[in-house]
Amino acid sequence: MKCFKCDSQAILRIKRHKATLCETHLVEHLQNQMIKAIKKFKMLPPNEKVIVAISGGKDSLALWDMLLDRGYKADAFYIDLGIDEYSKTSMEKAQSFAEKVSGNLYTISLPKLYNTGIKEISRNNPRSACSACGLIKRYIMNIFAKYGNYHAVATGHNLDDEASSLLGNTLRWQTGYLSRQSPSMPSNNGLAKKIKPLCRLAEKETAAYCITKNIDYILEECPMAQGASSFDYKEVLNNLELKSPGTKDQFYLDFLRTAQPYFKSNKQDITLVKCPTCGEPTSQDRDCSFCRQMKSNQLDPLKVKEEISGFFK
Ligand code: Q46
Ligand code: ZN
Ligand code: ZN
Repeated sequence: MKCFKCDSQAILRIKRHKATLCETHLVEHLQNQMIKAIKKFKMLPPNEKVIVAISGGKDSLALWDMLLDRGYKADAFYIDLGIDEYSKTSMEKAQSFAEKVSGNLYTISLPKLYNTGIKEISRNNPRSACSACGLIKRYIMNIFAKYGNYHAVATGHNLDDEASSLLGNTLRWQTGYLSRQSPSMPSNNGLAKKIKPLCRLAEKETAAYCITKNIDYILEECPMAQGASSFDYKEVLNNLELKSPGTKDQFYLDFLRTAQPYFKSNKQDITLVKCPTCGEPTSQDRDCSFCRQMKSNQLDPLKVKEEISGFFK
């Protein structure tokens, strides 16, 4: 199988793009897909600073690499959630990649700040560990954007992540989520802009990118993700994709183009007020969910802000 752009041996076929690609053209093609998403969804003007949330996994490391390669001013942060071996290994991968690319990486560690990890912190969360983890991560993202003066926070969500989350939201007709699911969420009343520049790239493509570019990433999934329904949705979508290449792409990108405006038009604007404890935006007239989560464990929520503001003094 030859590359469709040159005479070299192809290493990957992307059926939905009718493309067979050698190493060089694979890297170029995938980076071009990222740039296409950045432009189409007005994610990031070329001269603005961005901060990438990295986990040590393939998607976020590929994203940071692509942004740096294409000349963006991209720093990164890593959150040590204190999940045993998983956190140890993922932090090593994140730090050694940062050294390799001479990138600016900020690390915030729950065990160092609070002497405990996400499992313990989320024990009294009525929903799940992932829901507590999600709210802590979103809070930290906003604080980094604010103190570091970044135009946006970029995450490594890929096409498979976005299509599976769309399937989950559609199956339950979660209209609020459907109105908000966007690869580029504008900043709003103190909440940072959030962007997903890899939303056009499939999971196996970011893996191929990392292998081609010799990026060492953590292979294991977070152990807390076990049994998540997103795995089932991904499996369904992968089966459909196999029979009909381009299904995921159409499902997600056509949703954004044709169906989402309907959900947006029915959306009620949420008024944000300041959290009485930390001063960050919240939709409720009481402590924000981050402060409540931390206080319910007798932990001082303000430590996170102090730590992050210290990075940028
Ligand atoms: S890190 Fe956190 Fe995920 Fe682990 S605890 Fe759940 S939300 S699965 S992306
Ligand atoms: Zn080629
Ligand atoms: Zn708060």
